[in-house]
Amino acid sequence: MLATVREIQFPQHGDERGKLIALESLTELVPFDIKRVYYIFDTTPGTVRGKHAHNVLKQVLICVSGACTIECEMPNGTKSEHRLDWPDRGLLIEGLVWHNMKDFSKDAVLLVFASEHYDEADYIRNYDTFRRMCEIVNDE
Ligand code: T46
Repeated sequence: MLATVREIQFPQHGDERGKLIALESLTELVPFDIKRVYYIFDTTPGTVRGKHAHNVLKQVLICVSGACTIECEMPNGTKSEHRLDWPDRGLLIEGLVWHNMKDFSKDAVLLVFASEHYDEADYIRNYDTFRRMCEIVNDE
């Protein structure tokens, strides 16, 4: 079962008018076909979102305004934190990665490109279940 976390630096097209970033499906920057886009904004101060993993979903997260932190836990237990605080930075999360989103700035807009349509059955929302699935993956 797939589990990947990778920070991505997007190339910018900039000139005296400002900056532009272009992202396309099935490229090194977005290595899947984008089937869904959603965004998180107007978050409650101090809130922690996420608290789940996915079975198959692949996503690229970009904080296009403001900042937030993504906490990740891999099947082998390795934990990492990724501060997204500029629109040229993305985080690729694929598959079985427990992730939380926290420390949102007031103006944060977290944009997410997803490889699949919304499917609640793809979510693992129970941490113990996640760890049990990780044990199977780690034994493979
Ligand atoms: C993820 C992180 C980064 C929909 O109806 N359609 C959608 O496409 C999404 C993403 C959510 N929803 C509904 C399901 C819930 O009733 O919106 C509500 C809030 O979703 P959730 O509590 O899952 O939101 P987050 O911020 O905890 O997680 C979201 C994504 O759901 C998740 O896939 O990886 O952002």
